[in-house]
Formats: sequence, structure tokens, C-alpha cells
Amino acid sequence: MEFKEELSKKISYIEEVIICYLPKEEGFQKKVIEAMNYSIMAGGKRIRPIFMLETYLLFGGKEKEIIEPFLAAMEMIHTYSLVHDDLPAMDDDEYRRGRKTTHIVYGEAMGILAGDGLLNYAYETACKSICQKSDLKQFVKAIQLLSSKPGIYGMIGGQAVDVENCNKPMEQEKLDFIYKLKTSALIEASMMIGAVLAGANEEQVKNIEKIASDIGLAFQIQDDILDVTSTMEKIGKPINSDVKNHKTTYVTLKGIEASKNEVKILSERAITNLKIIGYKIDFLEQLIISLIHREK
Ligand code: GRG
Repeated sequence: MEFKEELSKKISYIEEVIICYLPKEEGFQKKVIEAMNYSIMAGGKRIRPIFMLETYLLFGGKEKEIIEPFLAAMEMIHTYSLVHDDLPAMDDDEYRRGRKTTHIVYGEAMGILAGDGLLNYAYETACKSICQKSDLKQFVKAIQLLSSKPGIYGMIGGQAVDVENCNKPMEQEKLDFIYKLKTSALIEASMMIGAVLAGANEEQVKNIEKIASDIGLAFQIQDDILDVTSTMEKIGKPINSDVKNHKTTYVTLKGIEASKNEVKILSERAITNLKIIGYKIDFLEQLIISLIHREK
């Protein structure tokens, strides 16, 4: 099967899984649930659940009942971060994924609550993975990753340093720290959870963390590039937002060509290290390559 066809089949499968775990829009709190579902169903590349699923399969994972709740949970956490990132107190963005942002449609208070709702519902959802077939140790390790990587030593930590350094010149070391936490952490969690739930050993999980860290950093640098080279139609949100928010990025520090080269080097290193693990990595390899050339 062609890579693009295979990818679009996998995205459709992930979306079916997400829909199946969404909360029902009912009760007095219907409005916040609508706002949560509006945000998560606005589309998006779904790359975190895809990386999780592929790593699960890579290490021989077979049970849908075990991995599916975690696939949905990861996209809920990612979506919460975007909803909060778009709020007036953060990037103050009006468009995301080609649609009005959640706080624009539902108001700021509902935007905050929908983000909080998605974060909590992610853990409620992941807990549905406990079934007769699951291994308790693996489940607890996966939950630990799902709570720590988005937290203060992961995504929130990176975002906090990013916010604190807005309008200030920044050196590469700090920028790398921010990117590894803000963006790589969720990709690391995705791939590590896939590996853990499939029964990978500690050393294998450590290797996967390193590979995911490189993929995440490349992904964020490409995001910086697209912010200046793409169009609103392609990326579904306004371009030049980093300039608007006075942010130091790879592009402002190193220029576009050097940034593109960095994306290539990091992606190639991730592929080489995946090959060392020694399993069949065809789809993952093509996925990583496709992200080097992504336009949205
Ligand atoms: C807790 C108040 C509060 C805020 C949290 C942590 C955080 C705010 C925001 C996360 C920071 C962030 C947006 C990081 C950038 C990572 C990134 C490139 C996101 C876009 O991911 P894509 O391209 O998005 O996968 P789609 O729309 O395709 O899912």
C-alpha cells in the first residue's frame, strides 16, 4: 500500500477510536462537553496517537482494548494544550486547525474549562485500558508517563520557560530546553507508552525516549519554519505568530536553511536509531521522512 493511503487509513482508525471515547453531550454541563468535543474533532494530524500505535505494534503489541484508551487519551492531552495555548493570556489566537479557536466560539471561561476537562478526561479514559488482558505493572508505568511528560518536567515546564522568556533574547541551549519539554515530551510519552504496553524492556524504552526526543525537536523546528514559509490556508492558523509574540525560534537564531538542515539531521538520526532496535520500521521511517517535508 502507498504510504499516503496507509497514513490516511491509520488517521481514520485513530479518529474512530477518539470518537468512541468522547463524552456524551448531555446534562447541565453539556456546554463544556460540547466545547471539548468541538476542539478535539477540529481535525489535526493525530501524529501522537499514530506514533504510539506504531511503537506498540513495533514491539509486538496486539490487544486493541489495551492501547486504544491511551491513543484517545494522548490526543485529549494534546488538544487541551492547544486550547490553552490559544487563550488570550497565552498566544491569543483566533484560528486553529482551520477553525475558530475554542475560546472564540465558546468564550474564555469555557475555553479554560474545556482544556481542563480534556486533561482530566484523558486520565479517566486511559484507565479504561485496565481489562483482563492488561498487565498491572505496564499499565501503571504507562499512566505514570501520561502524567509526568505533560507536567512540570515536561510540556508545562517547557511552556512556562517559553512564556517567561517572551520578548527576551535567548541562547540555543535554552531554546533546546524549551523545545525538548514543550514539544518532544508528548511525542516521547506517546512512543514510550506504546513500547511499555507492548512489553518492551527498560533499555528499549530508554532508546525509544531518545528517538522520540529527536523526532519532537525536528517537529518543532519544522513548526518554526512553517510559521514563516507557509500560508494560513495550509496550516489552518495565522502565520508569523512567532514574530507577533516576539519569540526567539530556530529560524530567528539560525536562519531557514540551517533550520531545515537541523530537521533533516535529527530525523535521520531517529531513523538510524530505530533501525538499530532492529524491528520492521518501514511505516515509521516513511512517517518521519514525511514530517521533514510536511507543509502543515
Ligand atoms: C496550562 C494554561 C496552560 C497552558 C498549557 C503547555 C501548553 C499550554 C501548550 C503547549 C505548547 C505548544 C502548543 C507546543 C507546541 C507543540 C506543537 C508544534 C503543537 C502543534 O501540534 P500539531 O502540529 O497540531 O501536531 P495538530 O493541530 O496537527 O494536532
